[in-house]
Amino acid sequence: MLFFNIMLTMTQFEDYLNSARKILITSHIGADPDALCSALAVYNILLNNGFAKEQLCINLEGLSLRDYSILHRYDDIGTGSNRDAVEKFNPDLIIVTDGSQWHRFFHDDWRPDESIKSVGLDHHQGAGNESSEFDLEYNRGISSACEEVYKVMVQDMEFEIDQNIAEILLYGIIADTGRFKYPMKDFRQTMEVVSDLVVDYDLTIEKLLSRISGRSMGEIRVYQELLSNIKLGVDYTYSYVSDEFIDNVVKAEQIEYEDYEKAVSGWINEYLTSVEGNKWGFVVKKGLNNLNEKAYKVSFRSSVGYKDVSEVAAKLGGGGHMQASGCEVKAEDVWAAIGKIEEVI
Ligand SMILES: [Mn+2]
Repeated sequence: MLFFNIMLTMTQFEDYLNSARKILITSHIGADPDALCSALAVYNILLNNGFAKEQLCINLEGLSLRDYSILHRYDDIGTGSNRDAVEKFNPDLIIVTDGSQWHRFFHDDWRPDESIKSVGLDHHQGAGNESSEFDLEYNRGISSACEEVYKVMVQDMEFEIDQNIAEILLYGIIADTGRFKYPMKDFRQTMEVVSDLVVDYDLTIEKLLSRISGRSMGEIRVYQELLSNIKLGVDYTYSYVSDEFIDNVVKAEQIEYEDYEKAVSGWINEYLTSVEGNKWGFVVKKGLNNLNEKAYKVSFRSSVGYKDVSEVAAKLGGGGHMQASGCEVKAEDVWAAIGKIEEVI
């Protein structure tokens, strides 16, 4: 009887895991918190369930999420190219999270050898018209890759987890749901997973968040810049990082890329849809990785159901979602960029 039950719950994924000699775990290039957490959760789950460290490799190309370095076994993560990781580690199984197409994990047309088995754990719906490119893919279109990892590996495959792993999974779910702020495909199911993690593993969301919410003075300077440049339109708010600020502060004080990006996205979340009753808006800034180009990155946000900002971005050659979208505007200076945006809204 016991044998029969085991047979029933045996999945193809388990077959791959049990016959794998070496397993590489990765996520998309330039991991966001859900990508990092889902990959790191898979790595920790395998280690926690009898897989040997020598058998496993975790690599996240271009990882720069310093705040999350408190996560269990974060230091085991390689950050060089994913291609090099495959070539050096020589796995016979690759597990990828938070994406369904190889091009998100490897540059250009490079792909792992077809003899290497591949398993994807993703949650993006309708990622283009392409279907999964992996031998096996799990994707219920739910909140996050972390929730998919929990459902597949913890609920269905019954791998044991501990508080460290529960915490990693919860960080990913919190990040990809924007702290549960937005409509979700299956809100109740996601919150059931959250309940399991919080209650069974004695976690407190505030404590988790306070561990990753440190701010450097570089970030504070960028916040100040955006706060002092706030302008109000008819029913929208906007702000920008001025060209002078880039020259006199960002370059002169060598503000780090990660701090700059974090400050801008944090500021957008806290201020952009909440000034004087204006429910949508945009921020214009130079990308720190292409400071010398005459191009500006624009991020649009709207309160849920207020304005479809993907339409505005589309008019400027960009795209995105109803509530969050973006584009790039080529212009001589930041004022010319703002002028181009205001022409289309
Ligand atoms: Mn995700």
